[in-house]
Amino acid sequence: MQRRSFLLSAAAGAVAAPFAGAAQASAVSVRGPALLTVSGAFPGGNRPGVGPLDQLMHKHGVQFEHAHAFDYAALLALPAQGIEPVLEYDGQPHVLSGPLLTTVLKAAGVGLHDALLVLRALDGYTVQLTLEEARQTRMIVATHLDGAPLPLGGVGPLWALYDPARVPGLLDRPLGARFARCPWGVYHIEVLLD
Ligand SMILES: Nc1nc2c(c(=O)[nH]1)N[C@H]1C(S)=C(S)[C@@H](COP(=O)(O)O)O[C@H]1N2
Ligand SMILES: [Mo]
Repeated sequence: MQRRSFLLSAAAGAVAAPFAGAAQASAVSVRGPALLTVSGAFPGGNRPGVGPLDQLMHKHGVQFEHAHAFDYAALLALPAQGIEPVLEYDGQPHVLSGPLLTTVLKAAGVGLHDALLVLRALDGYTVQLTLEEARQTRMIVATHLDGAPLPLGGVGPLWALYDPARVPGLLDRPLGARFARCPWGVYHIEVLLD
């Protein structure tokens, strides 16, 4: 166990004392895979443009010269909000939590003025909404459902959704029509000038 921790530390390039304990090993900052990439009409970013290895984005026709990518830790570091909607999948109330979409955009360096957003999910489903709608509906980028991380293969790893109670008239619609603008498995957000 101790030996394994040491090997992991060494592999991560850390300067670790021989037989460093698990606590020390976990202090090594290991970056996770990008889960959400934000691109479009804003300067800067932390990754270069779409390249030949960005295959899912390539299949979905995503193009950008620069973008800001968030790994899981970066999203968890943002202040989280909770909502408690009844979900259409099982008709039960659930707690979903994660940062506000506007908070994520701000952290990416997007100036919070008028913009059109394209939310793109792993299966190619896209939703367009304005930044103002995201603000008014308090849409979140959910990372957790009932306290557990959203799985890939389910509705995760990220689900952009709002509480239907935030959208005028939406609670009058049938349960199955309330989440059409809420892409599960969202992985890319494009910011377009409105
Ligand atoms: N990623 C993804 N999110 C999605 C959809 C989808 O096909 N893919 N469908 C939308 C629609 S139209 C509705 S009504 C709800 C439920 O659709 P689903 O049963 O296909 O998930 O999710 C919304 N979010
Ligand atoms: Mo739908």
